Amino acid sequence: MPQVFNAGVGPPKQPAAIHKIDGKQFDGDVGALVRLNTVEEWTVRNFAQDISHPFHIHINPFQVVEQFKPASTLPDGNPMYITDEGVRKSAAQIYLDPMKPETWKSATPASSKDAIWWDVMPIPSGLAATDAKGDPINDATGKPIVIPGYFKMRSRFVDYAGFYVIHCHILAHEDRGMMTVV
Ligand SMILES: [Cu+2]
Repeated sequence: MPQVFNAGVGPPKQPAAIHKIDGKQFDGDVGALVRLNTVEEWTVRNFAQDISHPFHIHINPFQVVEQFKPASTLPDGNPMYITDEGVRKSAAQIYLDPMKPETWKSATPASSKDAIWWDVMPIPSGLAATDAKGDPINDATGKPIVIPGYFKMRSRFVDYAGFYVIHCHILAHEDRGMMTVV
């Protein structure tokens, strides 16, 4: 079953508000329900714009099949992704339409050939959509649009039938609530 996890959701510059998973601080509730002997694909997204929160899961490792790093820079130092054609400096830059989430993905094909089993993976940081003047681009409700970074992972939930946790691997974030129960 595909599931989506959202890290760093919340207003910026309010640390207590951003150390969350799916908008929730850890309170012992179950944030992800999986069945034994199943394979799942999860999209793990990060809306924070200055940090790649390292996702960590206990018990079952996972393989990464896709990554999107919207805050990447090109070898010439320019941003790889732009959200307004007015700031384009080179043909190599890739336009992401802030109004079309279906365009928010990597321009380079995923390389999933290595098939490494991970238990920690940084979630690429997000990109605030800005116009040619550098001002935020808002959605229909007036909220600034953030294009989340993400990775997609696949995991097998093999033989442990109990509770365990996923959390940010930065201890100070985990301790502020960036954790949930599987
Ligand atoms: Cu973190």
